[in-house]
Order: sequence, then structure tokens, then C-alpha cells
Amino acid sequence: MLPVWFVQLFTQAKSFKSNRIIGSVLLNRCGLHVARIVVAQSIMRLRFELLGFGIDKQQKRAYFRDGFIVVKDALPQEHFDRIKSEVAQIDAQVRECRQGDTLTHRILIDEKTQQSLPACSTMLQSDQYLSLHKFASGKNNRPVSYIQTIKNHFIDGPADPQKNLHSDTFHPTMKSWYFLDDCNSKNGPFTYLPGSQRLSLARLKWEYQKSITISQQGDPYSSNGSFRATPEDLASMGFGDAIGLSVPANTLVIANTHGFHRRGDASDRSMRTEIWSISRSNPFNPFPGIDLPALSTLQNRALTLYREYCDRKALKNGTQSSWHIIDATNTLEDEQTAQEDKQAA
Ligand SMILES: O=C(O)CCC(=O)C(=O)O
Ligand SMILES: [Fe+2]
Repeated sequence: MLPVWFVQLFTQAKSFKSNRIIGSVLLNRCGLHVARIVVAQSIMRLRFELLGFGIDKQQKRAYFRDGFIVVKDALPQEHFDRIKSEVAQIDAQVRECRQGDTLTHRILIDEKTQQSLPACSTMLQSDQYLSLHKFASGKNNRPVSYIQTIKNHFIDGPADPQKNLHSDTFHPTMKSWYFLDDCNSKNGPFTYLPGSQRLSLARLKWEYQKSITISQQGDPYSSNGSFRATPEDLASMGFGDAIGLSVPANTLVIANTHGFHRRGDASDRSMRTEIWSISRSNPFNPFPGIDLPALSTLQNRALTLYREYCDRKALKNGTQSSWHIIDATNTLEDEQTAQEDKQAA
């Protein structure tokens, strides 16, 4: 595996467990992890600049300063209403992931699904949506988008691991949430530590120490390359508090999830639905790519095939894949119960 592991050093590969070079104590003592961060960050900065032409100056400044952009009233009310109603009526394949006591449901918005979501497609294909996402991801291609519903406290289990402050990857990377519901402390607002996407000496020192610890033994999420940070870690890096983005529906939040973030605590058994997009690419490649819609179709197809492969593999082992298909009628029942709970309260 050595040659494969070596080549992976120049990609977004981040697992300290499955790549023994990335997870080497000795090499991380020599600064391998930190070197990857610094090089990736420099190259991505160049790509942000390349794709930043024509982006509103204030949005650009906010993204570089804070690590996220908030666009309130992102669409005219009537367009928002149409998206909300077509999402409520969609009949498509739903996949579920169970993490702690939270259920996450996703519907991939591929070319086929888009046909039932005309208002949503108009947004996803609009110049405004695309140019902001291309800039924020440093990638000159469309993100992968889903209808995503987060269901807090819907199952018995330990605390939701997404509610611990973490950085998704060692390199800048983008996720966005176009909220179809109001977000607040009841249903867990997206929470971000402003400025934590920027490199500082203190951050690099923390990354250095963490990379050595994780190479020996770490929690499963950190070992997979999504470093978890404790309050003491944050204090050592000189950070204040993360802020919960309590925002009304029809708000678009775009974030660099290399910065520390988490799903905010939800006081209630509650849900939130959003059009969720993700765009990741090799941070060592200085070229932002070319925008061919065919590439996007291919990307969605590859994702579907990968999920199906995971389903078959899990089935062989008598288990369910981590993103397994569910019967969506249950989803409606869940929603009804949550609605009833809310009314009763
Ligand atoms: O759902 C959220 O608010 C954030 C979850 C998260 O950490 C992520 O999607 O990377
Ligand atoms: Fe995350």
C-alpha cells in the first residue's frame, strides 16, 4: 500500500487510520500534517482569488474574515414558498444516517430529482447561487446538493457527534445550508467559531500536537481527519465562543468547514429542513477546474453508484450501510408526530 498512501498525500485524503503515512507518528513529529495544512491553505487561497471576481466585496470580506457568509432573504418570498411546497411533496429516494440521537435524512438532488423540483433547480442553477458557491469552494464546478432534514432527539442514543466543535478537513472546504425552516436553539442552529478557518501560529501548534496524539490514538472522528476540539483546546488557541446562527427560513449560509463549527444544541425533539450543498476538491491542485454540467451529472451518478456499492457490502455483512435507504412514508409520520409534539407544547 505504500505507493498508494504516498500518492494520497497530495490529495484530500485525511484519514489517520487508513493511510499509515498520514497517520505516522514519526512523520507527523517531523511536521507532515502541518506541512499539508500550510500548502493546501496557500493553494486554496489562490483558487478563492481566481473565482472571487464579481463577488460582492462585503461577502468576500466576510468569508475571508469570519469563514462564513450569511444571506438573509436569499430569494423573493414567492420563490421560497414554491421551493418549500415542492420539497414537501417530493417523492424520491431518502437515505438516512443515524448519529447519536439524531437522524439525518437526505435526498440527492440529481438531474432526475430536479425535474420534480423546478423552483429549487432554478435557484441551484442561478448565477448568484453558482458564483457564490464556486468562490466559497474554490472550485469552478457545481456543488452536490441534497434536501436534508435534521431530526434532533428522534432516537435513543448518546449525544450527536456533530454537536461537538470540529473542523471537517485539514484544508478549506465548503458546505452550505439554504434553510427552509427557521433555525434557533429549539432545532439546533448551525454554529461557527468566527475566524477559526484562518491559519495562526497557535492553530498550527495545536494541529501539530493533535496530529501526533491522533497518530497514536484518537477518537474515531478525529482519526478520520475531522479533528474535534475541546474547550481547553480552543482557549489555548485564543478563541472566544462559537456563535449559533439563529436565522429565519429563506436564509443561505455558506461556510468554510475547515473552521471550527458544530450543529448547535437543540432543546426540543425537533427538525429542520434545508437545501444542503457540499463541494470538495483536491486542495493541492492549483487549477479550480472547468464548469461542465456533464461533470456534475457524472459526479452525482458516481455518488449514487458508491452508495449502492456500500449497501451491497453492508448487506453481505448482515448490516445496513451508514447511509441506508428508508421507507419515506415513515418520514411523514415522524414529521406529523413532531408537529403534534410542538402543538401540544
Ligand atoms: O448540521 C449542522 O448544523 C452542522 C453539521 C456539520 O458539522 C457538518 O455538516 O459538517
Ligand atoms: Fe462538520
